[in-house]
Amino acid sequence: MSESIDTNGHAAGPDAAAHPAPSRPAPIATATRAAAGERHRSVTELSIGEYLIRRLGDYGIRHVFGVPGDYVLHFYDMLAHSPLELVNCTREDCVGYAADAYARINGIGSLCVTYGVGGLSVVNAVAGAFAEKSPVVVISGAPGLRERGERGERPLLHHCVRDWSTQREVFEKICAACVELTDADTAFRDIDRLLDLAARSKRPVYIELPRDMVDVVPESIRPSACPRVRSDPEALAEAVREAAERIAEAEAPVIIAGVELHRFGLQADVIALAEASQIAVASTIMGKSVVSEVHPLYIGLYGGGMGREEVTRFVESSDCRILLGTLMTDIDLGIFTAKLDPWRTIHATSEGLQISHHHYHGVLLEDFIRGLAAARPKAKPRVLPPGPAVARGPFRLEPDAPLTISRLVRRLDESLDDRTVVVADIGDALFATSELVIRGQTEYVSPAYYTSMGFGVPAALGAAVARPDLRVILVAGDGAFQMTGMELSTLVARKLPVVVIVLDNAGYGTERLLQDGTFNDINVWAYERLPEVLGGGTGHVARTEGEFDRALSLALSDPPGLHLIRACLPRDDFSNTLQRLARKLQTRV
Ligand SMILES: Cc1ncc(C[n+]2csc(CCOP(=O)(O)OP(=O)(O)O)c2C)c(N)n1
Ligand SMILES: [Mg+2]
Repeated sequence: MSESIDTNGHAAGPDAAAHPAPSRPAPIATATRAAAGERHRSVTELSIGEYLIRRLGDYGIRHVFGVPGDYVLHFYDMLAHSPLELVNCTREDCVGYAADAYARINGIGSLCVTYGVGGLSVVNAVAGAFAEKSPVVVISGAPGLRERGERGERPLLHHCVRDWSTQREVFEKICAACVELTDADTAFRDIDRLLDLAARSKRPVYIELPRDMVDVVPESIRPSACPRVRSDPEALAEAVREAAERIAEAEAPVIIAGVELHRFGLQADVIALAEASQIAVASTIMGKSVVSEVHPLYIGLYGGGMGREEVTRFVESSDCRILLGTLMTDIDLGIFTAKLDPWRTIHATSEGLQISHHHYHGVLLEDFIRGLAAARPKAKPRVLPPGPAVARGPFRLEPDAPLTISRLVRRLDESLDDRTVVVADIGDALFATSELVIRGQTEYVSPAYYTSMGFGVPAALGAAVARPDLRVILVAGDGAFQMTGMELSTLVARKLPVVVIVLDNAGYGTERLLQDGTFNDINVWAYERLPEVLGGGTGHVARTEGEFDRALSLALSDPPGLHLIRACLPRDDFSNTLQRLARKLQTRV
């Protein structure tokens, strides 16, 4: 890939043109907090805190999730007086999950926490964002430089662990890049570099802001050095030519759409390619909802032994599999039961391109997909397996039948439309909802690879904040819900109309399938009474299909309201997908 460096002396982000190059050095001064949002002010007048806020806005960030603390309180206040909206959560891991879900839906997200107790509490959530390529800008406060003692002194300031750099070093392992803004001269350039990297790599970045640097206005601004990455034109042309030839010669090509298509905003490009060439499309579980699941060329989820048999057969017998933006994770590949030999495979991601055994370097994923669509290779006509909407058959409610997970998902499926976001926590919530048929612009958000329990409720918050115009439906296991369910409090406080379905099977059902024991039992809560405790929303209990149907209909016909449906399920009830997967997993625990 060719990289050109923007060294024109100012930010080189999506809205770089909005920033005039600095014309004169400004003295160090204390900036007024109310000024943080004034876009007419020249960059040279801005303090480090103000510049960071302005640049977050340039990247399309409108909300920052967080919990304040004294090391970040002044910056927090600056945020509160800026055009960005602060979303206070109940605890920092929830901040991380919410910012992650927001980033997945909005394209990029941000969080702001205090040092040590705050920063180290978001680590697991940020690790998940790294693993699943979600660009979250982590901002942490830190002790002021002037508080840190002189000549090797090391005052024991509260929230500190070991060295001043300890927290940054932890984040080095789980972020694309980290910076401590300790040098005013390079601070703006560092902010530009990290935001650019987050947007390009779709990975979290970490910015640590010592509290006495927030108001510092740099004396001089060093030029930004954000690389402009482009495809190597010759490598691109050759790769497109080889791929197009293979597709045209193949008997049954198939696209396997992966999660990166979503992260890089390439959904429409993949549809354009599939339609121009009449290629069938499957997706992986991480890539679910990348392509509308009612599209005529869509055949269903592929997941090796975990997926629907006819989809598995179609994909594995294909003589030209085109994996686009697909991460080859164990969950996506049905615990490696997938059979995809490389010589029949084209595999393009943001990190590499392989066609059969040929490796191409310097070809961007978006250029490859667009180039292929423009080449319009024609796939041979053939019969496709029915899409999931047809394969599942019609649904008829049995009002008195005890509720089961498969039937719950079937009923939920009837109510989805293209104005819905489905958030799934892990456990059978993930596997069962993978059987939903996601429509149109519907989003499906789930930590399907990193699989951290407790993602669901805060992620529903992040999703609802990012897209208040859509209806968010969360499905969470009772175990996962007990981890972060109190974040409902923020949904209630902000009057966000989320429908929360808690799958109550009195414990860790997924683990019961692998290795049963009393360690999988949890204390059963009266989940339906939480709205009363939290001061808003309506609780429901559903033991039969009829009760679930009524609760869901009520919830969906009450657009401004928060609803929590406790779905009581038998202990030994599992979705088809989980049962198929468990058979594979049992051999490994
Ligand atoms: C943070 C975290 N801790 C532990 C696990 C291991 N784990 C995977 S599934 C599971 C049980 C999930 O229980 P629940 O949320 O009730 O869903 P169910 O399996 O009952 O559908 C556990 C403990 C995990 N994935 N994430
Ligand atoms: Mg459970």
